[in-house]
Amino acid sequence: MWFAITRAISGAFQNCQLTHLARVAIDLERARAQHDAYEWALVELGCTVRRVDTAAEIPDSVFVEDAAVVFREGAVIARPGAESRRAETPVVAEALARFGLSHRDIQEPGTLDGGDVLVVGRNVFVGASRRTNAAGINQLRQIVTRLGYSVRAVPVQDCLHLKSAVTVVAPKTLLINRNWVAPDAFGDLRLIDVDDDEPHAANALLVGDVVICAAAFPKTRARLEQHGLRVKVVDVDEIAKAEGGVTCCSLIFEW
Ligand code: CIR
Repeated sequence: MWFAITRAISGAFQNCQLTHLARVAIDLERARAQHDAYEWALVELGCTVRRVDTAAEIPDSVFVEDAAVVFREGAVIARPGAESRRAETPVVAEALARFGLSHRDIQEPGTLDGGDVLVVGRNVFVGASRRTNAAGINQLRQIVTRLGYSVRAVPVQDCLHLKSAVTVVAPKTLLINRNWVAPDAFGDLRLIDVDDDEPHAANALLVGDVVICAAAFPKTRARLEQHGLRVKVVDVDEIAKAEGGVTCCSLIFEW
């Protein structure tokens, strides 16, 4: 059975962290409606959604992906690179513990955002980003190597997280923006390039055999379909004003 942990949009969403985007007004009601529709899309694709509540003092709470990385064998609770986001992890750890998932924590001085961790089979690619440091990557390596995963650090540039630049869209197939991450790290995996006009489109979310794509990226969507992939479109443009995409708003795992 597939589960998706999501988290409500905070009343303080407007005060979210921003790195590459200018701050613009966020329509909270519209953002919440888009988040609801996103959750329904997950339900339609077979996930049982467990939405965790939030508090006003946690602006970026909706981006639950950054708080943890879930493996079949257990979870790793992240230590977000942005200090304002560190308060997000305990509630997510609790939600995962309710499934009986054991967990290990990234500890100081390590920082790691879940958005930097791309798991492809037994290969774990970790973005060396502004948010995830070498100590965080090494701690993750120590935790998961003994479970049979191999961890590779991948530099990213001009974007927030590794998964802003590359995501899994089918078995052994990645959607990539090569301006933000070099393709050589990914060996012989098949690569599909985002359309040049849609640099942010690389953040897509594979659920079963369907790829969730943001409505803002029709050209990249068409490319995925040309490759024979099934796509489901969700409109998340209000949420994108906070620099989040479709992977960021859930933690999906089989249980
Ligand atoms: C941040 O800057 O941390 C949030 N405003 C956006 C986080 C998006 N998360 C993700 O890409 N995994």
